[in-house]
Amino acid sequence: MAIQTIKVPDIGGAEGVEVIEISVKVGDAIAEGDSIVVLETDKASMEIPADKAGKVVAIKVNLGDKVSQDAVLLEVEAEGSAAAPAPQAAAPAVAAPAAAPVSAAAASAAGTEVPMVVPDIGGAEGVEVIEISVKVGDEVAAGDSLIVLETDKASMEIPAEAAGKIISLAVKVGDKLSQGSVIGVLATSGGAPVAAPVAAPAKVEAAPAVSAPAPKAEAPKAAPAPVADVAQTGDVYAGPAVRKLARQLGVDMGKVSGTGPRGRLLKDDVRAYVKPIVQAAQSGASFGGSGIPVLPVVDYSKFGEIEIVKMSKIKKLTADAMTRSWLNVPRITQFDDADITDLEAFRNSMKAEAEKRGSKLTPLPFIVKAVAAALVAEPSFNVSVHQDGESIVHKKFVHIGIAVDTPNGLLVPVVRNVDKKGLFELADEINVLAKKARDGKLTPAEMQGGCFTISSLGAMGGNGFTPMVSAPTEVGILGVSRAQMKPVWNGKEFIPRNMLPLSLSYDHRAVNGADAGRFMTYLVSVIGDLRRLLL
Ligand code: CAO
Repeated sequence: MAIQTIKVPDIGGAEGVEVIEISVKVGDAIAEGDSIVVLETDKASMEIPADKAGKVVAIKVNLGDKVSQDAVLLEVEAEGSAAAPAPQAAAPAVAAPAAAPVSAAAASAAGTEVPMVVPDIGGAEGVEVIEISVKVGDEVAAGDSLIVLETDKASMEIPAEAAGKIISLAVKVGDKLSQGSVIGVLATSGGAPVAAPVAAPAKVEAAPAVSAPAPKAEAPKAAPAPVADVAQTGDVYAGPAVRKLARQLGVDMGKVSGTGPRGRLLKDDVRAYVKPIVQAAQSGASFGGSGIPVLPVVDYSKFGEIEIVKMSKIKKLTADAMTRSWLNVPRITQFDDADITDLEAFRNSMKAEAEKRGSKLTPLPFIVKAVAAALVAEPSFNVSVHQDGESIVHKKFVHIGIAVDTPNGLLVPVVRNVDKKGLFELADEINVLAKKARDGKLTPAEMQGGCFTISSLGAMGGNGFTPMVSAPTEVGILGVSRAQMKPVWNGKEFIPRNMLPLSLSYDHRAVNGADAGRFMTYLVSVIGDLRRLLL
């Protein structure tokens, strides 16, 4: 096996382009076309694909290095001994000069209103608008991104060709645009307009993620910035402007959830992630102003043989969510036992009928139904704390999440409108959702919108635990432990009753102890006597 190098291909004459991401590590097996590094200029980022398959034996660049064509990026132990093909250059430069768009021509007149149009985008037609980066009234500088277009292979930011104020926008997310499509109207601010775009980015259909802009001298300042990272770098799916913003703010993009199409990260997602952190830091509220002491690093191998196994994605997300909840929610847990002797008698009497209709009637649907009644009777639990820290969001619907243990970790599907459903319907829906959870088939929508969660460990045992509130969307969670026969004093004697231990955790910012006491008392009374559901 020969050691071969992978070099920077033709990147349109750009020199000293910064390495912003290295997508591989020594030992990785890479295939031809896999993204190996991401380079970024002021206007565009480019993924550099491997031009040969093999195993990475050395990485010859560091983050922040400035590279040009032919700089060595990697050494690979190439598969087979065939000579390395020439670097995949560079998707063909589509330098066909486009007719100067109306806007650029018109923009030369200072202070006039000009249409903003889609420039030459390499001949691609009907390209989808996936992001609108400006709104009416915004002041933009020449080169600022107006919209982002995306095909299934590449996305590109369409920049303003002149500075000015956005007067109107004629497009919305999902629209399909081609060269010459009108984006909106700009009132130019009179500065010298930038040159009309003449170079198109690499044809958007082209598979290689590298774009070859026209030679530098001709490259207009306002040419659409090809965003080559649609193929995703690591797990992050974002354009260069978003990446730049994240870098400027020091945000780890892997921690931000994208709300754009197909989970694409938007600038607003980065801002929404940063805002509460800054607010908390400024108020000194989140950590009492003292910060969290960092945990020491421990080398466990000193104590014996160990194996390090990566967490599943679900476990990692759960770990983050639990830490967020632990740090942000002042949580109180209160305990009580519900007498389910009569509930169990009723459930057992219904078992045959349930089986006949293919349903499995465990205590859980009864508890879910009783919790829904308690949320209606004590709406102080059916709320969220608003992110402004000053308001409470009251919900007029009753959706309840059920914690489900799956081989990959904990998932919480949500049963909607529980207050309007019967016991068999609830039992069936919980079973379907729990099966989907275990099979890894739940959709994100099926795990959203919950008002309250029930975590049942009844089948496993235990007589009480303190569940974590699912922040920020919920303020309460009910832990259900294993029912057992206990002697209960009825005023004259101890009688055997089947008692179900319940633990109610709540966010003390939203719920007072008295509200929680009322909620629990009501819940216990309904579980103890299901006829109360009819009242
Ligand atoms: N006390 C005694 N027995 C109980 C009980 C309780 N509180 N709850 C359930 N049981 C019994 C059931 O009746 C059933 O017995 P039968 O088959 O004889 O009727 C048996 O335990 C198994 O029940 P199940 O687990 O199949 O069904 P379920 O409706 O109780 O629970 C589900 C469904 C999806 C919640 C459960 O399978 C699950 O995943 N639980 C784990 C939840 C979890 O991980 N929580 C921790 C989250 S961290 O906060």
